[in-house]
Amino acid sequence: MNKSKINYSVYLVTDRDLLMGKDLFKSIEQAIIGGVSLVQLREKNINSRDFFSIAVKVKDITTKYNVPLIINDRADIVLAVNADGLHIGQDDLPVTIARKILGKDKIIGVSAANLSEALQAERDGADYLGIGAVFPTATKANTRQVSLAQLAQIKAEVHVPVVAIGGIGLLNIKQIKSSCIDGIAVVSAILAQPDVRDAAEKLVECWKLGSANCQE
Ligand code: TZP
Ligand code: MG
Repeated sequence: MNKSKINYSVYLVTDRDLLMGKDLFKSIEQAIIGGVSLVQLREKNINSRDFFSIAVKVKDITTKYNVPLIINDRADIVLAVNADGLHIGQDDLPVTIARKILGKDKIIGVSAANLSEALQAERDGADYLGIGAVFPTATKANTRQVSLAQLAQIKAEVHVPVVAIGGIGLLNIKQIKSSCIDGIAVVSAILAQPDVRDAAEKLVECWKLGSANCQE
């Protein structure tokens, strides 16, 4: 996996609590078939053995479709399943330490909610930034709100790819396209939908239309 060629456009972040009875693995596969370009396995309140077991199965799926797999929070799980990268927040391992553990070839993404966190993460060696929450969301508690103006400023000032997250769906993709970010990270707009593949396809289509005026 060449880090510099990663496509961040429609980035699926998982949450088993939102599946409403659907199977996690089938849902991830359907989302990939629908066009998501990256998958983050995000597990909270789970023991290490269960996280590992789920990650092994998800890695099989992402490998089959040649889509990168990012693991939330846990550098050890990244190594254990040979995932492509790690996503960490402001309360997780410092980026510099995660880099020491994972080495230069793994992708490290960092959540930031303002310009100073974004610049710091970039200085520390983040490969991409997840910025949010850009819209209200029920998926994660205690999010910090990031305005679209802040998002645009962050995109303008950092050099690494920027992905927006939080409450993103078909109705508001157009609004965030003006900041010319590199992608959208989405949980409920894909996984909470009855037809995951169809939901992913529509978001991918909408993203392509929405970003048509941005420079590559
Ligand atoms: N980080 C900031 S907002 C969020 C995360 C993990 C949840 C986004 O979920 P949704 O359902 O796409 O609003
Ligand atoms: Mg975290």
